[in-house]
Amino acid sequence: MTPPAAALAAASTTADTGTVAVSRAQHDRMANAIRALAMDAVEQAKSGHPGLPMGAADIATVLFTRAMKFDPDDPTWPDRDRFVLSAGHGSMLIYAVLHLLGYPGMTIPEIKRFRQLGSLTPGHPENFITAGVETTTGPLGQGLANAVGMAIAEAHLAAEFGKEIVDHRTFVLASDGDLMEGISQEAIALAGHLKLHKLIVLFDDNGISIDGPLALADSVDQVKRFEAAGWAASRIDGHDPAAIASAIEKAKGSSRPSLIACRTTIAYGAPTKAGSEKAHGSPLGADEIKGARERLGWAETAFEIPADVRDLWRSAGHAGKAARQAWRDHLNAAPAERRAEFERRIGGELPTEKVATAVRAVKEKLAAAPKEVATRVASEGALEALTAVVPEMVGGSADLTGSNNTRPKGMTVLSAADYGGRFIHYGVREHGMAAAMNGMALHGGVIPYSGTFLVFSDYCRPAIRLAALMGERVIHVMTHDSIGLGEDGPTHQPVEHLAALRAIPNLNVFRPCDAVETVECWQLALEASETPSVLALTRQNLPQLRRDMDDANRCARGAYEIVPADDGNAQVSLFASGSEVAIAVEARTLLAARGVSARVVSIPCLELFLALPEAECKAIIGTAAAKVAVEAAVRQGWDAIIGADGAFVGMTSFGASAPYKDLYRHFGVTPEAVAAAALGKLGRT
Ligand SMILES: Cc1ncc(C[n+]2csc(CCOP(=O)(O)OP(=O)(O)O)c2C)c(N)n1
Repeated sequence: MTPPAAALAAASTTADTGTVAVSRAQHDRMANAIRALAMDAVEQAKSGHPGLPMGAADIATVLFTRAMKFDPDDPTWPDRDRFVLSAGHGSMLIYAVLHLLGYPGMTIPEIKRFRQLGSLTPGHPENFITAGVETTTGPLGQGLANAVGMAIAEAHLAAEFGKEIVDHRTFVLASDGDLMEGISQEAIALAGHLKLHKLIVLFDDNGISIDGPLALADSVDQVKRFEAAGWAASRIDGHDPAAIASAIEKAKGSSRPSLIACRTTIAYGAPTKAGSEKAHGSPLGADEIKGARERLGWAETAFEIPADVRDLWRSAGHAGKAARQAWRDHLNAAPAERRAEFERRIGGELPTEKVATAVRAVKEKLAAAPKEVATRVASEGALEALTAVVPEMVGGSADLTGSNNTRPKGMTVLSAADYGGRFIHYGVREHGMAAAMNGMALHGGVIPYSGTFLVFSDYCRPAIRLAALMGERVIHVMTHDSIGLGEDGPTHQPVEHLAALRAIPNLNVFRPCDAVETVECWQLALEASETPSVLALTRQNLPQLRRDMDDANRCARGAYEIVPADDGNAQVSLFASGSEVAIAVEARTLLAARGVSARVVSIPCLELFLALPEAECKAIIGTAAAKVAVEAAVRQGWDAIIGADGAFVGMTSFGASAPYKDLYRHFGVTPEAVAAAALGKLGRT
């Protein structure tokens, strides 16, 4: 669309960025278009947050029309700049911008359906619903930490493929709430340490949150705080487009990540509610909207965008086309192999054949020379084989590298001095780590995996939940998965964590029973391109129960009969996961000595099992008279297998500090207890 000459009288395209420079009057009208759409959409939905989009409209206008590189015709262009609206409650800001720029599908009818079922404009931005939304935000602080992961992925891929192919920035709009959340500290400390200089955070410094003025709860000097974490930080007037543009320009040249604290007025333009918490999260009301229109000089009716303003926005939207074409030319000019590898990685295509070959090799070795090792150690062996053939795997640990066994031999460290490394020392920052991994996976081109103790999954949980919601391939190695960790005691012994993680939809919780299952579970985690995984692994050694070479991945259906009944006619079915499978196998021997025939079913992944067709589930559960499950954790979840009348041997309390064999005896998680439970169910003693 060609803009009317009058409207563009003072507008020109800047050659360096390909973006559009406009006059102050033009800028104001462009920003007011965001404000008007936000007021109108929230009013129509009778719910939502008008304050942030109205206050941050000037920031967003400068950012999207003068500073960022993108092309609405190709929202997934790999070298686009990323924008994260960390304060997701202000979602109308991004919906308005996407509409004005001409993103596919973001029409006025969609804006009018703000917060309605099935719309492209849900209450908080959801990346799997709306093109142009990079990540799902809403839980404050997560978006900021996602952005750190995106910047890590960018730096890593640039080191690997060169700046001709990977050279973009990550921008964040963060609110007071984002910066008050603890996760923000983990995120900014990591970003500062890694000198992620292409990360630029615009802080909507409006001094207002839900309860009222920020002074009620916070007195942090954010500029000093970010500086202390190694960032470049400045303070500007967030309603002055020239100041915003020049601060961003300066940030682009920085050797450190940048914070730009933009002093703004929440609900800018609203006659009585501007600057007040009253504008944070409820419709302004007809009178206030009328007053705002007058103040802003916005004469249009609801949802109406005048042609001159729309054209200015659209020309900004078109400005990135040339950059995308140039990038495409660079990629086409790259050697064929390099180009294919980049496209494979960014497309998230796993080298499945190579993975299968590597897994087979590990299993053949284990069949030839069985190993009695902890599953965390088996996992390291699996990683050695897998990371060699899956170069997009980027590992890490929250300061437990030696305990989690997540750094296979030869894997170099990703640092400010070498972004090409593949292992990240996340520091003692589990939450920041999990959220950064989400950002890395969203960026594409890498498969992040990490390590911590299972008990600290609590510290990662909000980010794991979002990974599951967004359908991301992130893999968490979580070791020390039960009372089996021993002497560290109940603070470190997960009891309820498996159940709590299993409660999250679209999350696979794997708990392999030996070295063979461990490599099979790794394969399944890698192949689950739209599901995050947790690998719950032991500290203590476990016998290798799978001695024969199986070509098939027996864990793929989540459960399978690992030891059949001697006579093929089991009176007892024993179900177990992880370290307790060996206990079930011993119990089976005790039962045999009592003339009772039992089978053992290993359940490395309850989610995969319960997703099987009902008939398959039933066949694996079997028809034995007695069903007993054993897991060194709480019962919750197991009734789906054993029924309310089944017997469960596990934990009903927190653990204790002692050598692990004593603990298993003390809490009665033993072969004898399992056998006794089975006999009890059969009415025998
Ligand atoms: C983790 C988390 N806790 C609480 C909320 C609920 N909530 C939404 S916005 C907000 C704070 C609003 O203040 P601010 O971040 O400054 O946004 P503004 O008022 O400027 O729009 C809160 C507590 C949330 N979204 N996420």
